[in-house]
Amino acid sequence: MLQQPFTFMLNQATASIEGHTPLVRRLSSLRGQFLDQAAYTAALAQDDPVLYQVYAVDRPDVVGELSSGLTILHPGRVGEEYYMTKGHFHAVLETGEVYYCLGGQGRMVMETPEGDWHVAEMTPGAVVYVPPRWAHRSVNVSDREDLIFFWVYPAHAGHNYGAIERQGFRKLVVARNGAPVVIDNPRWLPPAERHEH
Ligand code: S6P
Ligand code: ZN
Repeated sequence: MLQQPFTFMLNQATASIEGHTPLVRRLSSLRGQFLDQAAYTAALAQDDPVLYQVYAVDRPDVVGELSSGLTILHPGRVGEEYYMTKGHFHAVLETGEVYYCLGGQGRMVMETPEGDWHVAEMTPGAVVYVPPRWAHRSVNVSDREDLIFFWVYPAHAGHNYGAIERQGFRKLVVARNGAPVVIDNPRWLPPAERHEH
């Protein structure tokens, strides 16, 4: 069936996509991801804050279609680690993604299944290209501003959260002396040392 062109409105003033309801991810959906587990448990005992909202303009799950949307990642920390998205590989590994940063300050942490890694800066105007095979997680490194970005990826790509939920990313972004630094994740094991089923 022939698809009809359409337009949607991304409202930068309200950081939303008009006519769409966002998916909301709270602190509780990042269980096991923050390095400082005591700080995580203590934070969750107080409250279950919203970490980010995702406005998705989803398209049919077929080759050729593109899904796109807007993510708003709020500022905050668990211990010295900044608020971040869950992060994922695409289920169809050989699919990439483009991110366009509209507001705030952040980092995009990426890695391949083989253990290559890269951390890219997200600042207004930065377009980060995530090649096929690279898992990606966004991190808000500001203490006060939302990190806001638009993204586009193949609609059939899907999401694979499992590998990241098991051991996280190879690199973490933490605040040291008020500035973001990239450190090794002590829980991360090289592929050959993992015991996955
Ligand atoms: C989709 C794209 C974004 C993220 C969103 C939330 O492929 O990368 O829409 O889904 O920023 O991240 P996550 O890791 O919770 O899906
Ligand atoms: Zn993605």
